[in-house]
Amino acid sequence: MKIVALAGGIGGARFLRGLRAAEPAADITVIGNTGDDISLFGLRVCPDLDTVMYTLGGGIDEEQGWGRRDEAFTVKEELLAYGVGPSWFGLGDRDFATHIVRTQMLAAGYPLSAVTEALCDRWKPGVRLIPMTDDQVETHVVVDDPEHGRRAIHFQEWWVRLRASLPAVTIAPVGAADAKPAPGVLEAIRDADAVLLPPSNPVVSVGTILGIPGVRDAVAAKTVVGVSPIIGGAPVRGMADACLTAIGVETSARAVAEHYGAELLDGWLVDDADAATAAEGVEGVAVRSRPLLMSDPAATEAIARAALDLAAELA
Ligand code: GDP
Ligand code: FO1
Ligand code: CA
Repeated sequence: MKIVALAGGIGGARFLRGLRAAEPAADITVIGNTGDDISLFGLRVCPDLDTVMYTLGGGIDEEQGWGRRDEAFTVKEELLAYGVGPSWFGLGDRDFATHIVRTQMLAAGYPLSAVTEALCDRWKPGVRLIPMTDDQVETHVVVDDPEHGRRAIHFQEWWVRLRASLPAVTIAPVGAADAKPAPGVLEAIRDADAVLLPPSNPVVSVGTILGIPGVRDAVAAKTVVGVSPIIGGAPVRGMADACLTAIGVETSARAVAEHYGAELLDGWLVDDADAATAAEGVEGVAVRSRPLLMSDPAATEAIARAALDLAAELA
C-alpha cells in the first residue's frame, strides 16, 4: 500500500509514528513543510523536516517535541558571548551538526531533497521524507509592531519570539508562487492509494505545502482523509488559532474542514468532543468522530488506523 502524508512538525511527526505502527508494510512518503525554514548564523535550519526526521528516527526531545534529546547549548552560549544572536531561538549543539551538514551540502550544490535523503540515511525514519520544494520558500508574517509600525517578520520570529502575541495582518509563504514541487512529490501523490493530512497546522504547515503550484490539484485527485488538529475548539498545542484567525477561519474542527473544502477532502476525522458541532458535516465530506488526542503510541496508532480505514471506505 502506498500512502502520502503532508506534514508539518510536531503534530505531523507524532501522527506519522502512529501511521508507521498501524501499517508497517506500507510505503509511506512524507511531503514536508519547508516554509518554517530559516537561515541563522549562516546555517540553514529546517525545523519541520528535522522534527519529522528526529521523531521517526528516535532522536527527538519527546517532551519539547522539537530539537534533540540530551541536548546542550554550549555553542549558542558562546555565540551570545560574542553578542551574536538571535537569543530567542534555541539551537542546540547536537542540532547544530545537522545544520552544518545541510548547509555544507547545499553550498556544494546538492538540492534540499538530496540533502534530506542524506540526513535520513543516518536517522532511518522508515518513511521517505521529501521537502515540498527544493526552492526557497519562507513564511513571513505581517504585524503591526507598536515600536516599528507595520512590518513583515520571519514566521519563526512571530512564532517563537513573539508567541503570536501580535495579531498577524497577513501570513505569506514568500517564494511559493514560483516554487516547483521537489522531485518525486507529484509522482508520489499520483501513485498513492491514499493521501493523509495529519493533524498539522492547516495554515502554516498543510496550507503551505498545498500552496506549491501543482500540489493541491494532484492531492485533490486522490482519496484524501484529514485528521483535525483542533479539539474542543482549540489547538492541542501551539498557536494554530492565531494562524486561522489571520486567514478568517474560525478555530473549530468543522471550519477547518470547510476551509480545506470538499474539492480536496473526502474524509475528515474529528474528536468526539467536536462530534456535535461537526455532526451536520461538511457537504461532500464524510465526517467521523473518535478520540484524537495522541496521548501515547497506542492511541496515536488507533488514530492513524481510523484515517486509513476511512480512506479505504471512501476509495
Ligand atoms: P508544528 O509544525 O510543530 O507546529 O506541527 P504541525 O503543524 O505538524 O502540527 C501542529 C498542530 O498539531 C497543532 O495545531 C496542534 O493542535 C496539533 N496537535 C498536536 N498534538 C495533537 C494531538 O494529540 N491530537 C491532535 N488531533 N492534534 C494535535
Ligand atoms: N521552538 C521554540 O518555541 N523555541 C525554540 O527555541 C525553538 C528552537 C528550534 C530549533 C530547531 C528546530 O528544528 C525547531 C525549533 N523550535 C523552537 C520549534 C519550531 O521552530 C517551531 O515550533 C515551528 O517551526 C513551528 O512549527
Ligand atoms: Ca511548522
